[in-house]
Amino acid sequence: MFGVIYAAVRKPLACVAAVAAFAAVAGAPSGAAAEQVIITVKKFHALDKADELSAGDFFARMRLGGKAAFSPVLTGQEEFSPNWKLTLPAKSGKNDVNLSLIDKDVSVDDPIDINRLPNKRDLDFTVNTKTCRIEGFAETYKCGQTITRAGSETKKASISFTVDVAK
Ligand SMILES: [Ca+2]
Ligand SMILES: [Ca+2]
Repeated sequence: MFGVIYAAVRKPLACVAAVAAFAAVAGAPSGAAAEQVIITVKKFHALDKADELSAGDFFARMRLGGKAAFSPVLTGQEEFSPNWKLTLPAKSGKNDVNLSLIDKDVSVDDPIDINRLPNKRDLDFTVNTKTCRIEGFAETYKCGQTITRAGSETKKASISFTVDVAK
């Protein structure tokens, strides 16, 4: 009887994720990371409904070397051509890079499936700053070549992007 009072639990603020999506790359200056990997998200298109309650609100996240870069958020269901540029410092040579397309949500951000492999929603690949080769897909790409991928599981999208290296 007395325990009922404690059932009113305050929900944590959900806007924290939205703030994080706009956060600039915050990292301690590390040595001479003069090289950068740049992903340009040219196009994406939701292949089903990303969000039960509203139009999808999408942003991209790039990760490299323990850092992350985020795009702004776009809302809607049409095909987008955002030309988002995500840039992170890289080491000379081969770098592990991860790219996700995410549906921003009130509670937990939802990764959109952009990887045709089952039970894998994001993309992992390597970028070699010396040779400008992008590996980890069925074929090898070079800097500037358009890479298009699409998921096949619920909440899926197709995405086209390029990878470039700046020195
Ligand atoms: Ca959403
Ligand atoms: Ca998948």
